[in-house]
Amino acid sequence: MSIDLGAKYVWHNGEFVAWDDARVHVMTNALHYGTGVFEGIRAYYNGNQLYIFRLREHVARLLNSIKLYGFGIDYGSEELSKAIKDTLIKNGFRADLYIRPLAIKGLGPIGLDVRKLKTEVFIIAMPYGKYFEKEGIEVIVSSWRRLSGQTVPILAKVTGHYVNSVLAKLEALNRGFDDAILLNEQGRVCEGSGENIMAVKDGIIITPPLSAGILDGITRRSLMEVAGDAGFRIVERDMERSELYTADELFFVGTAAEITPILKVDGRTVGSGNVGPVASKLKILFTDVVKGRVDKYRKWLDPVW
Ligand code: PY5
Repeated sequence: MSIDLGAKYVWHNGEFVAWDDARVHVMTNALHYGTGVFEGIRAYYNGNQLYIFRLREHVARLLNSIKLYGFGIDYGSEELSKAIKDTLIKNGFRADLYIRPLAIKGLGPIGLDVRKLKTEVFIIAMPYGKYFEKEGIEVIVSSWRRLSGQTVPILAKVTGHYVNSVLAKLEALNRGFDDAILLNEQGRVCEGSGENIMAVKDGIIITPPLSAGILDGITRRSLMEVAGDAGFRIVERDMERSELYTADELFFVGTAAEITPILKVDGRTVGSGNVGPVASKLKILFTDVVKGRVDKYRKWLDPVW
């Protein structure tokens, strides 16, 4: 049983294993209880150099996720950053990539006492293009609410939290849509199944704040800075569901989604129904940033060799 995603080696606890040997036992605790943390990172190849986008921030978030659950991990940020680069070198990649560090609670008996279980660390990387095939997508507002910060530490990117996202995603797909927007328990706009959200109204970019229960997205933060520099006004504030239907533009932002315009919500056309001017502009600016063409933001890029 295997899947070919264009990679040869996976980093596992300090060693490289062949792709097909990167396996776990069925008694791996994380399979039973969702006790794993992960990251999604992109690397961009500009024909010359391979750059990892905001590596430091992603590794820091991974370690924060571990901390929020008290899982423990044998590696620090320097070691993990080096391991990520080594994985890309070992695989000999010369392409745009998706990198998936995964730290999971390993082998153990039945039960929830994970204190003595080893945290197994894997670094998986693969050539990767678009998360959404279409340039603009159609979404629903999910009937499921986003997990609240009173139920789980929502700032942690934990595998178990993603059953909530899968429910919303499946609801959308089964109804013929591409993805879902989740509201929080207060009924305010939270985020997509695996993306943050931004709206544009009268030229102003609006995005829900951390207090709405969103994941602290690295793409969201990066875009707020890039858009601010480009002269856009950005406001972090709670958004009513009804604002989704009256927005001039809506787009998802995230590592996998990058900037993905939303053309319809619940069957209602957003703005003109086409990719809007703000999303178009941000897409161009963001591509320049991630490809290393903007001096000011080269600090966000880690060259692999
Ligand atoms: N919100 C959620 C729930 C997410 O899963 C993600 C990232 C984001 C927001 C955006 O965060 P960032 O900009 O830091 O990536 N989701 C992952 C991704 O790689 C996994 C998606 C399946 O984009």
